[in-house]
Amino acid sequence: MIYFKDGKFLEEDEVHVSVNDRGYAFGDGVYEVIKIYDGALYTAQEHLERLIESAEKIRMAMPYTIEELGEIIQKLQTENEITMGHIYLQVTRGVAPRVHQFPESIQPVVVGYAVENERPMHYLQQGAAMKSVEDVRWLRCDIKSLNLLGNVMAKQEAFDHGCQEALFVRNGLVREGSSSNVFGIKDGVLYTHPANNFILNGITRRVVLQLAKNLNIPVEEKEFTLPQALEMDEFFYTSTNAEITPAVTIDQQPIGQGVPGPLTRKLQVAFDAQIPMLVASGNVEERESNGPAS
Ligand code: PSZ
Repeated sequence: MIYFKDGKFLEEDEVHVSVNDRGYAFGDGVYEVIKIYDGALYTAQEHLERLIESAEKIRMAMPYTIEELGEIIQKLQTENEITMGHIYLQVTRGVAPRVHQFPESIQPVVVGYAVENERPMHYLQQGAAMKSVEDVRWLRCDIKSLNLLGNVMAKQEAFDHGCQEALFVRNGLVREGSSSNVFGIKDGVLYTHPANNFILNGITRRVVLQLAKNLNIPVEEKEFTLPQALEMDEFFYTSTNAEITPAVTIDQQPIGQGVPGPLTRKLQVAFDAQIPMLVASGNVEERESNGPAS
């Protein structure tokens, strides 16, 4: 596998990061994950724009333009011949002797790498289980920061309870998943948390809101409580990796009929339909003819 670091494309055994890298010492950096479907980068522009926004929010000057970042991720895909997988871009504030404040004239360190993986078909089809977890993260969840301890602890707590994703609740309000955004459907209306400092404004979230608009599904970007979430007719979580994953239980309580719901299925079909490879492979019709699970 070929890696990118600071302007060079290197083999795994040639790529090294410093113990004095502030990403390692403080989690002082930002990152992005970009999906590859059939060798094509999906919503890369949106991810790169968000990377630059995240960097600005932590007062870090990105050493590359969007165009240059686009070329880097494209080369990681082609050199590694990734057909299905992800590209990770990580940018840290740089290397300097350990002090908390920003060291003077420090240069950001940019690392990029690719991983191959399959779509999570089992959970896309059967649905997943969520576990509510108190959201004890900081208050800038809009930044895609390398500080992921709150997310890691929550995901592990969900896994410890046999669930696939955690559901963050802060001040009684449902915020997002540990690595996803969440949506509920009640009486035909799609509810999701507004894009503010309490959540990451997911690229998949934005795609889903556009698909809902196209399908004339009414949308309310409004907070709701955990008891309200449990009373939803349908629930799902979204991310670059999870796409639109139905959540069929929360805290072991079935949502709706405890199976993926019809509007969730409709959104999944619409999601697949905007990805050329999924249309070509017949995946879209297949899921359509399967219909909502019952
Ligand atoms: O492969 C991985 O580990 C991934 S792929 C996407 C994520 C992790 N996380 C995205 C994410 C997140 O970490 C939080 C806290 N909220 C929402 C999301 C969804 O963002 P998008 O849709 O842009 O991936």
